Amino acid sequence: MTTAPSGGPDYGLPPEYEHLYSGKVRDLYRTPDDRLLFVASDRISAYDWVLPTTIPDKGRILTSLSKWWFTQLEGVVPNHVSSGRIPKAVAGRAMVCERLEMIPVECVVRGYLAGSGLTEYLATGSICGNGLPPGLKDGSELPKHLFTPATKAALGEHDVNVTYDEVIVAIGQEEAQELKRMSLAVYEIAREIARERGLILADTKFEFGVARSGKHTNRIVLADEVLTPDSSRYWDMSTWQPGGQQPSFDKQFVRDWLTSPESGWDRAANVPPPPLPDEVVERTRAKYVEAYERLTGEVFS
Ligand code: PZK
Repeated sequence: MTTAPSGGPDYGLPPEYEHLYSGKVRDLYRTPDDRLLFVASDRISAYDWVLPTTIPDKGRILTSLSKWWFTQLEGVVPNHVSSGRIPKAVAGRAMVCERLEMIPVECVVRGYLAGSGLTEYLATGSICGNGLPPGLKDGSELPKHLFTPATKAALGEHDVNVTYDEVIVAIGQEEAQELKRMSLAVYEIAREIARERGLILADTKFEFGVARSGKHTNRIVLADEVLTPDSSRYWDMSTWQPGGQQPSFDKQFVRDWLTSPESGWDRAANVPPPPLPDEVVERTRAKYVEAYERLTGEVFS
């Protein structure tokens, strides 16, 4: 994440929107009334690189999906989405959010074994202090859903898995317990909704903050974007087969092309990836649309 000043990406926002931060694929601005404007770009990342090609509508699709999830979760957890005007320049791809004091813990929940969870399991037999039986494979369903927190590493580094006890030390028992409870509750509801649509929600990451102002003080609030393909691993139930890496629901065409001889790119060399061919862009866009339409049951437009 890079911090201001740098102007930020040029959406053509009015000058009273101050650029605060940019992540790989989204941008945060301060609104004139001191709330936040959370903007999802059309940028896409793969293999830790931001690609030089954008995916048309990706920002609008992920914003609509995240807002839909926040609505599904009303009554389960409070969220940071706020009413307020959205500048035309970012219409559809932006949310106005309440400004929170962010809790410095990446709240990951896993129902299946993959990614850094798999790596840690193969090395230690456990994930974030959660012991697991032997014999699990890449893609296996876990015997129970795990809260596997991580702490954000320095710019460009990967998050570091931590134990629940380390979270307690960092933020205190009360808040740690609440993060774990809320994370598992949200995962369990979302996974069931995804399952009904033929999708496996293998794992997902939440970020929470504390609202310390207003009539509700010290509320823990679900922030960021939620349950999008960028923050979650979705797998198609019809192709799930433990024992190897599962195809990524959204990015598989991108990964396949980048690692194919046609791309001419060497993932091991430290050079940026080349632009994606139009066909890969279009097929990838179609996967984001498919995720949106299957989960929400609405046509994307
Ligand atoms: C906040 N991020 C991550 C998001 C980036 C970085 N409601 C909030 N209040 C205060 N801070 C944040 C939020 C939220 N959400 C989120 N960092 C701070 C992030 C988008 C782009 F560069």
